[in-house]
Order: sequence, then C-alpha cells, then structure tokens
Amino acid sequence: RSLLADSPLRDERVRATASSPATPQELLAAAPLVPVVDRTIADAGNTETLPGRLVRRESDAPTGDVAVNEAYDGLGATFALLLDAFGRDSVDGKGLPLEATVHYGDDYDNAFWDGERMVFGDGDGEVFGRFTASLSVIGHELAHGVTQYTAGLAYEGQSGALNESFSDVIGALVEQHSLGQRADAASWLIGEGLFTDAVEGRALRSMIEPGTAYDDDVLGKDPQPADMAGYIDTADDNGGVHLNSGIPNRAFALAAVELGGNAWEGVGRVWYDTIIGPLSPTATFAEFADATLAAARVRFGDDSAELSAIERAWSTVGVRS
Ligand code: ASN
Ligand code: ZN
Repeated sequence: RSLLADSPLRDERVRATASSPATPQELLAAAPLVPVVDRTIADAGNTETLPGRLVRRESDAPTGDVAVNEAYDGLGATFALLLDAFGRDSVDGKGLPLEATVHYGDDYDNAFWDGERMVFGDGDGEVFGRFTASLSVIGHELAHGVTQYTAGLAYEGQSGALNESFSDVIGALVEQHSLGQRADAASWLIGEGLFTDAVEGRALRSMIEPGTAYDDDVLGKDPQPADMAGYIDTADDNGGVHLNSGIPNRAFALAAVELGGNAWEGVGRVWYDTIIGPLSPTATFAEFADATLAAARVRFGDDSAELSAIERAWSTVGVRS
C-alpha cells in the first residue's frame, strides 16, 4: 500500500498545495510518517476456508465475540511492541495490514501464521480452549511473519528451533510490554490460559524453565530440553523445532532476568537486531549465539552488562563454552 494512503495529513497537504499538486517527494518531506496499525479480523465459522467473513476492521467498535476482540487487541499489542521497542512499522517493516481469522476449523487445537495471516482455532474444549486467549500466542504467530520478512530462518532443525524461539521471545515481550512488566517479574510462560481446568499445567512452554510447563495424564510431561545436553534428535516436528527451542528460549530468559529491566530494551533489542542482521537462514544455535554477541557489542558496547549476561546465558545452556 502507499505509505501515505492512511495518513490523516494527506488531504490537508494536498489541499494546501492544490494550485500545484504535491509530488510524492514533497508529500514525504512535508510530514514525518506516523505508522498506524491497520487490522482486519475475519471469522471462518468453524470451517477451514480462509480468510472467512470480515467481522471487524480497524477502528470498528468491539463485537460481541470475545475471540474477535482478543485477536484485534492482540494484533494491536504486537504492533505496539514492534513500533515502540524496535521502531518497526508492522510485520514487514512497511506497514503491512494485519489480518487474522478466528473460529478456524472444528475443535481446532492450534494457531498458526500461514505466510499472510494469523489463524486461530477454538480448541477442543477438553484440553484447549480458544487460542486467542493468550497474548503470547498471538505475538508468537505474528513474529513468524517478522522472521519470514527478515532472517527467513528455515523451519527445520536448529534454524527451525531458532525460528520457533524467536516467536516465543516476541510472544513473551508483547505480554511484558503490554503490562509494563520488568524481566524479573515476568512469568516467561508461553500460552498461559489456553488449557482447560481439566489439564495439569500452566502453559504450553516455559522459557525460563523449559520442561516444566505441564505434567498431565493426557498430554504427558512437557518435553522441552533446557540445555544442549538434552538436545532432542528427532525427525518429528521438523526436527523438534518446538522442542529444542527450549534451549535458546532459556538463554534469552536467563540473560533478561539477570539484567532485570524491561526485556524489550536490553536482550530483546539484541535479539531483534540479530534477526534483522546478517544471519544465515540456516543458522545453527552456535552461529545465532555468535550473532547475538556481535549485535550486543554494536548496540551496548564491549564492556556492557548486556554482552556479559548474554555470554553467560549461552554458556549456561551449553551452546558456547
Ligand atoms: N502454533 C504452531 C506454531 O506457530 C503451529 C505450527 O507449528 N505451525 O509454531
Ligand atoms: Zn511457532
């Protein structure tokens, strides 16, 4: 879309120069662009047909459907984190309108980014409730879009686990940012509030203590490893992308808690710099770790607390010695 299409100033500026129509260059120079969020929520009506029926557009009042409103608010909170913390204008950095579909499928136990939009199931009602109930899950799915437009981490093996982990990082940061919560006060849980009361568990994953999020008769025990000694070699799940993500997740959370301030300003900024920086799409954990250290030096300096906390964290999880 045009950078100026949604600017409230556009008509004024066009009118002010009506005698000589403004060129795009003049319009760009006339006023700084203020990125604004542009959300569209659709309802799949419990089918798997996308996008579904449009039910809420930007600046529309809340509807009577909690899933619609949670998706709308969650997209807004994610847009706000990206802009306030990282100066990023939406998922693509160029004001991409944010689109989500709710009530996808029948008893559908997941949420996903399909390359263009976020999609949320209602859950089966036995293990899972609706997937819009967790802000960290909304942030997680949108962050897959950010990764797609930046590092493009291949969704397989270690680069896939890094892709998953970066989505968890952004999911956690969206929650903390929206609550104004410091790293040492945060839960570091991903997907809190998704389980029904029948499940013995707190969330889908714990970034600070991977492997402890749930222990349930039906689901079993949270299988995430917390360090390289527990790395899981498997062909399932694209090479265990949702399992081994526990390792970089814990490195992030440990460093953030050690530093103790707003995680999006310290370690979060370094991880974001890393994902937009010169990183191979097939980066290994060790390559990603080295890239975070390089980014921390540039952002905070060679003698910074951020650099040493990140070094220590990668060593604790066994990625660097
Ligand atoms: N919720 C999962 C995820 O975003 C869905 C998937 O595996 N694609 O990682
Ligand atoms: Zn994911």
